Amino acid sequence: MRIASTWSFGLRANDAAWPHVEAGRALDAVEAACAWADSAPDVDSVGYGGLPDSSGRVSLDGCMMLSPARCGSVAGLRRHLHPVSVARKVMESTQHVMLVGPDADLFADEHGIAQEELLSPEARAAYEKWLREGGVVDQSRDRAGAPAAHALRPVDRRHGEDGRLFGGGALPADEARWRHHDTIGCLVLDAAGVLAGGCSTSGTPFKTPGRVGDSPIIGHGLYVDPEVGGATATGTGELIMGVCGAFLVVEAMRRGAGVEDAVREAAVRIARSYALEAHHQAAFLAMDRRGNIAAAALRPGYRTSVRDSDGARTAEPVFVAIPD
Ligand code: SD4
Repeated sequence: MRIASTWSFGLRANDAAWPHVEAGRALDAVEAACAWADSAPDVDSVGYGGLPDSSGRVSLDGCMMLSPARCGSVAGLRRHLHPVSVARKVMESTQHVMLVGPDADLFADEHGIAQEELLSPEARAAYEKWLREGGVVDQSRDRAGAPAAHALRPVDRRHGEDGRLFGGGALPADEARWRHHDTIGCLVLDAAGVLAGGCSTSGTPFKTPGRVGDSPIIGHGLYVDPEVGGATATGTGELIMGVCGAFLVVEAMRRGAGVEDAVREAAVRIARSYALEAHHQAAFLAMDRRGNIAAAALRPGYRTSVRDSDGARTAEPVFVAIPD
């Protein structure tokens, strides 16, 4: 019995999900973990608080997966806050896997899901600042490698001031560097032995409207096969998509690799496949069907949040492809 989620804020997401993990409700656990991150205004690349696209509008993507035959996904929601909940409806009440754009929002309306405001005042302010400063499309760094202005938004500073998200402590500096990479990917092995995963994001900050990254795409941001295990990804979606990241990890496990070697293979594949830029980050989190977990990252600063019968903790990646 275990839940593992991306980044340090995942500790709180895991807590929200834990009663469902213990009760053997893996899907509810995944939904609760992702919904917690969606609702937290301080978690700024997912849900409310997520940074908007270059038109100033937030769009949300997410998916859920139990097995190749049971998965659901939505991309480009503009009126509904919890993409994984809508993805679950797609999985459970349609013959399809993925719905996108305004029709995905209409589908959510039809299923009685209330529409909500997605753009927080802080995210709006960050967007206006970004516009004033010339609208450089970059995730965290300017061309010279210094932190870009929007990397120092008020939403970031709150983490360190009141410690609300991180158990009373400030976000470690190396992780703070990737504050805009707040996508939640979560993997659960519940008390009944059911493995499930979910992934929710607002994508990359100030992205081109219509852009969809890895997170809602089955096999890229998330893949689960109950016979083998599951994997989820976070970071620059374009890097993850080019290598079918989550599928790559699960297929490595299918061939006999342990979780550690499987995530290492995916991180190395990314490091070898692209001309990387300073702002690029990617991380893979895997859980095998027995609940063993491991994560690997492209660069330092990624952490996994874990909760199981031993309690809650964060865990360092077993491998970092490009150490500082
Ligand atoms: C995306 N992979 O849309 C997401 C962003 C992300 O942590 O993971 N940020 O590309």
